Amino acid sequence: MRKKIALIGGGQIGQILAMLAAQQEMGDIVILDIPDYLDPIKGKALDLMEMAPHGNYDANITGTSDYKDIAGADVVIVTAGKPRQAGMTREDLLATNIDIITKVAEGVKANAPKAFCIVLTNPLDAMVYMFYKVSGFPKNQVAGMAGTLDTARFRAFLAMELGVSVTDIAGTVLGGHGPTMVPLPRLTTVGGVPLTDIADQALIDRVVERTREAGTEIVKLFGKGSAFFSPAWSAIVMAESYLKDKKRVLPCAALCEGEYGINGLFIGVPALFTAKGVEKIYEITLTDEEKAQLAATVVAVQKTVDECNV
Ligand code: A3D
Repeated sequence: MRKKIALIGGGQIGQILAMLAAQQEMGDIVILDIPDYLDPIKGKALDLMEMAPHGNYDANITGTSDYKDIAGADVVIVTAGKPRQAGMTREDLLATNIDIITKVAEGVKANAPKAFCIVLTNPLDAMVYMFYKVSGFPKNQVAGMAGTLDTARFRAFLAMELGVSVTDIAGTVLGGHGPTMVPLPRLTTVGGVPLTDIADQALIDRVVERTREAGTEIVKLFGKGSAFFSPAWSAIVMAESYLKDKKRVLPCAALCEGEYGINGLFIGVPALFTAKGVEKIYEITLTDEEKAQLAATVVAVQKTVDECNV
């Protein structure tokens, strides 16, 4: 039997998620959005069904506003909520998106209690925490998509600066999804060669800064709304590793309970994605400077979580 993917939110990211999940033949796809957006969602689903003959995929794709239709979903990807507009921080979305995530978590809990859940709604680290709290799901069943994208951005900017294939760049980004995130140039390699051996400090600093502000750079260019292609692909990579038990090690917002000295927060860390979900968090031995940067990002995430009052 085919797997079932439920996409909660069928806006900019949700529609790209649906297209990618179909093209990857991850399973049948249900896109759920608010009743006011039901017809456009049905239209997007139908459009994707009509793309299938040339897209070469077999998948049943439907649009709904009824949580009963996500029953039995294997994976739930949540993008429901408002995105940033130019001039806004992710934290400006908190008040609106808290209510949305609460309703979504209740709907998922009641109808797809076994699903592996990936949250993208911003402010990410707080919203995935909310989802975890309201759903009551075990910690391995819930992850926030941020580090996978932040690392992709870091790799893309390095490839652009160095003039090398992006596929040869390996690295990771820790911490919260915002300007305090912690890219780790010390542990980044280019085809096995340490980045610090081939790039000067000015280039590294430039890429680190651009990575931290990458989401804002896109928001400014769009004027309205935020990035959607790259966040969608990043979530698909996480979902695929779960569904196919690929055992990929991906940076994501996972619940830390002692790892890195962090307790009770979802924050960006490298995690092992298997059929069990987030099976394990890997701890990196950090330098004093990196530890200080991580401590600063923990303070920023904790502040936003405290405002959720859960
Ligand atoms: P958008 O195109 O507005 O789509 C959001 C969709 O959610 C809309 O279709 C809404 O109708 C729908 N929605 C609102 N309330 C509900 C609800 N209660 N139940 C179901 N659906 C609902 O936004 P987008 O797709 O561009 O972005 C979605 C979210 O992802 C935003 O919060 C962004 O800030 C966030 N985002 C996160 C990242 C990360 O890297 C973590 C990157 C880019 C965007």
